[in-house]
Amino acid sequence: MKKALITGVTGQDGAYLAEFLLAKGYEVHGIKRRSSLFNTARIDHIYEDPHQPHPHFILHYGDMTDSTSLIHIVQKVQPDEIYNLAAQSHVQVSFEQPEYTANADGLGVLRLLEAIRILGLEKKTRFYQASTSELYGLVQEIPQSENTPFYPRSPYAVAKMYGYWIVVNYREAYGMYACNGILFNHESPLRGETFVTRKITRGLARIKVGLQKELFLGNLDALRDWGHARDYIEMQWLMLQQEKPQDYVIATGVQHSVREFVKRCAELLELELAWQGSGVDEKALDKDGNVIVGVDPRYFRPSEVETLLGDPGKACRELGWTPKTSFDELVREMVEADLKSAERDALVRLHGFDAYNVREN
Ligand code: NDP
Ligand code: GDR
Repeated sequence: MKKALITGVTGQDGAYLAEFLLAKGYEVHGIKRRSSLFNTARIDHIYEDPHQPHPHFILHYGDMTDSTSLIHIVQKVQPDEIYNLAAQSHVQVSFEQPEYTANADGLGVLRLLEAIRILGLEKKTRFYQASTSELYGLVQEIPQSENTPFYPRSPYAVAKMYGYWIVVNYREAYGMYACNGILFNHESPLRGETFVTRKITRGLARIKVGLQKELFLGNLDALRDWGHARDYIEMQWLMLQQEKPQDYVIATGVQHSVREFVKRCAELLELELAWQGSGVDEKALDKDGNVIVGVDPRYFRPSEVETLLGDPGKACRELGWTPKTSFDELVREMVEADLKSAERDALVRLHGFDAYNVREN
């Protein structure tokens, strides 16, 4: 039985990947960090009681900023594959916490690679690094492929750039099987609530059921290549099953703006929106003249990545990649999931349980 170790197992991709690897018959180990509340909602459905004789899904406490915890876990697990998904993954937050982001997202990669080396596992353990289309930043060509030069535009992207190159360096210097997946934005109903797609699907669904009045966003003109996380994690696994380690772009090759994402969600929720103004004065009103979507400059980034569009040609040829989920299907799945939970929250409120997660924002 193969053993996989996933950092960031409590995140969106970690949850999908853990489920995928368990279905493939792996023994799956996940690293989670200590928090004051349970933080396992995305993986509760695959949780196994550690008192059972042979659990296949095992959680360990650790942190990307803490070498000793990483070395201990890698030593204990002796993994065949490590998927390094843990990161402070929010671009805007990285402007507020640049040093922490550099530590976790940049040096964290080095700590794991060194753990493999210190334990003499270079020939056994294959390594996947969650690299990102944010590396392209101020884009140098359209679409972006594995050969497009990088120009990072945030502390997050600069930290990820260190992670990218240290993976390449350890592959070349020590012959390690280590790869970068340069993944473009991928979303799902499990997406964190402050990333723009989920913020929109959740916000509009809550407006639809009367739990919230208005949704504030930032740059509506930003263009992204959005795919479904479920499709993308399969490629993370495939990258570690090849003869030689290589880096791959995973993207859909289709681009939409944030505004288009809002419009598609509103259509699905049958919210009729009339758009007015432009820039920070842009807004969308309902038929009674109430502002439903507004722009708040606080959500603009000090330096923005305006446009991203991936060329997944290499992954198509060598990994057999075709994105299974279209933009429309992705939006629909996210809207349906958020509508369902908004309806549940509205019902809970109706019955007087106001304390239950009905924070307005
Ligand atoms: P999430 O933000 O949903 O998950 C990040 C995970 O990392 C969480 O489990 C989080 O734990 C954990 N984490 C954060 N900091 C630390 C730390 N210091 N030590 C240990 N664990 C930590 O991200 P996604 O699942 O969306 O993304 C997975 C990876 O892929 C990230 O590295 C991201 O940067 C990268 N990426 C994502 C893309 C996307 O579109 N989703 C595209 C390209 C790259 P906790 O739950 O406690 O916060
Ligand atoms: P991104 O994702 O920065 O691409 O990073 P995010 O969804 O945060 O932003 C996408 C674009 O939407 C614009 N935007 C807003 N963004 C947020 N979060 N909130 C808003 O209110 C808002 N309004 C407009 C942003 O300015 C941006 O242009 C994600 C993360 O998952 C990274 O970890 C990953 O590496 C990249 O995708 C690929």
